[in-house]
Amino acid sequence: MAVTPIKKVEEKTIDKAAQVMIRRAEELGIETVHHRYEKMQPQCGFGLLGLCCWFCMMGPCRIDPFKVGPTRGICGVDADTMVARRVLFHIANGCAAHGEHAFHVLETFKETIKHSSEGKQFPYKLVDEKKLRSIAKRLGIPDAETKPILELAAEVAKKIEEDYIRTTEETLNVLKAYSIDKRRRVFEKLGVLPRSIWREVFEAMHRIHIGVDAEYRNILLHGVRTALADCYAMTIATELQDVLFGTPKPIESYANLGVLKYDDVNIVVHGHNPLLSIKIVEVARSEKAQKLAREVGAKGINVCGICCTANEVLMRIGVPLAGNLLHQELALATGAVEAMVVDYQCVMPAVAEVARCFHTKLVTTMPVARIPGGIHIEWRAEKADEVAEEIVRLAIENFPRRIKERVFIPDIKSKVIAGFSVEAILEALGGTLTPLIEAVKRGDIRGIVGIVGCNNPKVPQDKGHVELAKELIANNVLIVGTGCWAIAAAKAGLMTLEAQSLAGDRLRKILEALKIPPCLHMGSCVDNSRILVALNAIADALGVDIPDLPVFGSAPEAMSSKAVAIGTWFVAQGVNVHLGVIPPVLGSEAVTKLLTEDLEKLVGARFIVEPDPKKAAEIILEHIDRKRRALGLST
Ligand code: BF8
Repeated sequence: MAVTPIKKVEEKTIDKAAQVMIRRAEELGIETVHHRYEKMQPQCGFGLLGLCCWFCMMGPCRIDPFKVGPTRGICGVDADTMVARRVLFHIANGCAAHGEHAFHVLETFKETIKHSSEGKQFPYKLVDEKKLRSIAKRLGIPDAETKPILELAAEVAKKIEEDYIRTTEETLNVLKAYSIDKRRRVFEKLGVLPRSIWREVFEAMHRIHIGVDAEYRNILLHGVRTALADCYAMTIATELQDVLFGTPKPIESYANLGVLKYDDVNIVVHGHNPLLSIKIVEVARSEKAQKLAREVGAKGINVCGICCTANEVLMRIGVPLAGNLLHQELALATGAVEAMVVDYQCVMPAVAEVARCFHTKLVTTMPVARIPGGIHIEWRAEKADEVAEEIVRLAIENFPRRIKERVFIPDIKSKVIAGFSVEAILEALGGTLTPLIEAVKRGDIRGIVGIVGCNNPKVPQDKGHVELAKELIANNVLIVGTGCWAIAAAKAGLMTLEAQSLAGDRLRKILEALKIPPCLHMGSCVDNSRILVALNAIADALGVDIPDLPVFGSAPEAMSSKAVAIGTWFVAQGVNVHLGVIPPVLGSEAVTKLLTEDLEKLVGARFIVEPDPKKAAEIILEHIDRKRRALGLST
């Protein structure tokens, strides 16, 4: 297939490996997300403003932003309601994604307890007893420090399950366990305490149905409630994954497409849920599998990752990162991948098309996520070891089919230190937050910014992520983050000790003393919950509420519904959130004003939209200094 080349590849991505691979893909006639993005131009102006609606079959309807054409949909819906409904749809969509992920982990956790209690073999174990006891303690379970572990685990599972199935007006056990009093009171006053994870998504879908909620404020308030349900669903995923796989500690690895190997069987794990990918790594590292690989002529087996599954297996067991969202097709275009194994979320169906151009097997593994062109080998908790073995064997047997002349791997990769869970950060600080808080008070750390979120082909890949982070660290701001940002920062070398040299003088001294990079990799997107745990602890230690802290959140390249949900709950928790991509809300002045101004009066924070990373850094620094002054700290 002939592909129209991208005119200026450096305008699509700042990542050199990606630039090379986009051209390589063009040579091979492979279309990528960037080519499809170009073909899609111009994108629908109504859609970009949030002014189209397809929620019923009288539609689709669109509202004219210039008020020359229709100013209402066929049912009479106005621009404010139309835009607000779409925002709520995204939040519910994001909450459903994280909620399902967490639920699958909960089911596995419960199965693990059941099998262990019966003394039966099971692929998973309660690996981190200390973490389990700390979760139980937070949840208020009596004798959390001394109770027999399986008994305690069963009580934790029950408390968490209640947060899915509750039918009363009580709020989530996990919210009560993981929020500070000051915030809980704000949520209560606003009437946005979530009741159950399922119920808030259910209610959201009801409200956006034709002829239900037509008052934009009421719709968006439920958006906040659903986003908070999302927040604590993510907390469940993180916490239980730590129990099953261990709480991350600093660990070294590499990032970018150069982690693929010419002589190895390459397996790329992709998606979000580590339940299967961790098993694949375990099997691939076994002597039995390595021997099989040598028998087919490979030197060994190399597992690497894309997107948040990559972050999960990096943080826990040091698996290298092949790349973030916009690297998924490019990894396959190397022709060096024997199998791409996907679970769910952010897996573009296009990977099947690229795999088809080579010998690559695309393996889907989750019942909710099949892709035409993929081989489906379904994960089940009880047979996870066998499934992982089958997939690794499939990849090994595929190695001899690799066409060597078609293989091209860009020789580009960076070192990365990851694994900064809250527990690991505390350990680096000597077991207490005090040194961090003192550094903030002195101004050695001017503020803390969480940068998170996706890539989006609307903006150059990684540019916003990397430029914003560099600008802020140069101004003595410590950066923490997750998701595709974390992968961008890793690829750019910002997660190394060498990157300390990019920090401002005052921050650099702290980083050198603690032996940590200026950008701390805190994990996958569900691990944004770790950032919140840290913020709660800092606010508590200072005796203030989260909006009082010199902190900020940013998603410079936001793309998915999950990002909308996460951004909304960060704002609800009192953290201002910067977006580098304009969200589809400008069709309603009222909704735009609510999100970027009025929310501050309700929850103490708001959204800020600024595509230019330099200008965004100025806004963030100005906010940080304002908060420092309000706390009586030097600026
Ligand atoms: O959950 S950052 S593109 S991979 S949605 Fe997806 Fe966005 Fe990447 Fe992880 Ni998060």
